[in-house]
Amino acid sequence: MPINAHPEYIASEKEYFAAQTPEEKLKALEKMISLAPGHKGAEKLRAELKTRYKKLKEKLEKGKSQRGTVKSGIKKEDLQAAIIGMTNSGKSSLLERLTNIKTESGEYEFKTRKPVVGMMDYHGTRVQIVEIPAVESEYYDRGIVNNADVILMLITDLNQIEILKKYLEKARGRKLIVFNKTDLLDEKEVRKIFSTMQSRKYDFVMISCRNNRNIPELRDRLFLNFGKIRVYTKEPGKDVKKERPIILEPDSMVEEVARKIFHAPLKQIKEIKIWGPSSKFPGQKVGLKHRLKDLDTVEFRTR
Ligand SMILES: Nc1nc2c(ncn2[C@@H]2O[C@H](COP(=O)(O)OP(=O)(O)OP(=O)(O)O)[C@@H](O)[C@H]2O)c(=O)[nH]1
Ligand SMILES: [Mg+2]
Repeated sequence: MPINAHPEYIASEKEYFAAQTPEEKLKALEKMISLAPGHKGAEKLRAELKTRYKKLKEKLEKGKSQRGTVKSGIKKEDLQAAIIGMTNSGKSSLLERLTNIKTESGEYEFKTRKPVVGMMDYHGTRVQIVEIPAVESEYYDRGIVNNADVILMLITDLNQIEILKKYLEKARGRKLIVFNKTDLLDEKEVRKIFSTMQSRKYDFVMISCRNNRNIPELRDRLFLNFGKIRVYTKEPGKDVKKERPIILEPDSMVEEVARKIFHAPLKQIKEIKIWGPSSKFPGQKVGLKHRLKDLDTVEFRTR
């Protein structure tokens, strides 16, 4: 901490450490630079801040030009799922059930003619969901489907599985079969379809967009298919930041969380405590190499 730092500077430094995206970090750095003490003793600090700013800005700009966007203009987020299916299978209806957007679901066929994006909030984690126009239509978009992390294959009849597979030859994402419109079947038919899919060892869920059957289960299964874990962070004496968990690969170490939230040397961390599935007891002290589980909370003490 610089000598005689302005309280506003200290506040902006906090913002910097709490920032979770490079854009947020850059903004906070800008503020820190404008608020840094002007006296001679803080010369080194000012220079250091400026270098940090320049480096981050360069990195961001490079990332932007490399990322590129697909022809649809949809920018892929970290967790992206695509809904594919034949026309009238209920893709728009499902997008509405999972996200907050209103779509043009309709009585007539081939209603959706371009990819439609919605955002699903999964316990504070953002999941991007894209409805792809019907596979049989000229508007079907292979570009998005091939790169999506998870593909929801929406069907209303078992024979549609083979048809959909033809459109997924180059798709790298995990596939989850979603059987829709179960409200139109009686329970005996539902059980029969269920056991057929089970015996074929498919990863599947049977839902209805009309009566919301199994929509919560679908949300859970979808998230599992990304194969990621969520870890909350907190500061000593403060509440857990529940609204924005950090998304990591399974079995990630505490060190990776630290790298995402601190941009100072990790040796400044004095103590780490954890709560949740990977802890032996609440508030257990651990080291940087401790491996995390989904829904853990980590606390870092730096002073
Ligand atoms: N009974 C029943 N009808 C459904 C269900 N889900 C969707 N529908 C109906 O099926 C029709 C087609 O739904 P959409 O969501 O527009 O289907 P889509 O796959 O987006 O169709 P296109 O974009 O035109 O290819 C609409 O009339 C919906 O109300 C369901 O679970 N049960
Ligand atoms: Mg549609």
